[in-house]
Amino acid sequence: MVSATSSDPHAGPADPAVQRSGGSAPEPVPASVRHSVKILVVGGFGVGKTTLIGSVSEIVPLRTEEPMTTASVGVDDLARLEHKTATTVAMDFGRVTLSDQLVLYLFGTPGQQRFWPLWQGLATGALGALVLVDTRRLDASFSAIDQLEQHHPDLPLAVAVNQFPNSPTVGHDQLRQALDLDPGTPLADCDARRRGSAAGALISLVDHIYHPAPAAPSSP
Ligand SMILES: Nc1nc2c(ncn2[C@@H]2O[C@H](COP(=O)(O)OP(=O)(O)OP(=O)(O)O)[C@@H](O)[C@H]2O)c(=O)[nH]1
Ligand SMILES: [Mg+2]
Repeated sequence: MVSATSSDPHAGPADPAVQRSGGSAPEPVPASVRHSVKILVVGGFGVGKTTLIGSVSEIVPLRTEEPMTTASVGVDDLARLEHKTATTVAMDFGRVTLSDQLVLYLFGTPGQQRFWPLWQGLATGALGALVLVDTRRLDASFSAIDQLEQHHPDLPLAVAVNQFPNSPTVGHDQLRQALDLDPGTPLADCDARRRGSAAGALISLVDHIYHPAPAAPSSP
């Protein structure tokens, strides 16, 4: 079982260069690594969670995908997901070494609402959550953030907008308002299929975990 929490959450990453193993056998975590951080990758149905973990992981990711069948018609909201053929039913798992001292263990959640109770167990020991958002289905993204905030109010979040070809362009100010984000919550665009882009989203979350924005003063 991997170590799922950082031994010193206040020590920051030294160098955010991403390392990757080239051969078929997974590279062991470098001996210099001092901090292991468990990160949750969450979001609504079909926002690209499995894709992001697959593109950034330096080990062959663990996936628990099952084919989508006609039984999901009328149950799952397949609007704008006509080409989706499989869905995560338990979790994704991957690993990325962000620096010679810091490794992230990525736990992806299932997106269909009937599996959301599984998020509670997957979140145990996580130091932060990357929330993927699809601007074509903002309601589902709002519900995902709401679910996380209700059950894990102290878990630091970063939000990454996964761009699809027909995604409407929504300004960040408008998005922050629609998703009711705290001003200090990082918000960035990403392409979950591209390793560098996915790593950038994770780095923004790690920065937020280690260097949280000061809380806004409460109104009198
Ligand atoms: N164009 C585009 N397609 C993407 C991107 N990310 C994912 N996809 C596609 O979107 C579909 C859904 O991606 P998944 O990674 O399965 O999404 P998921 O969030 O894991 O889905 P569930 O586990 O079912 O909730 C797949 O067909 C991906 O190829 C992206 O950044 N751009
Ligand atoms: Mg998935």
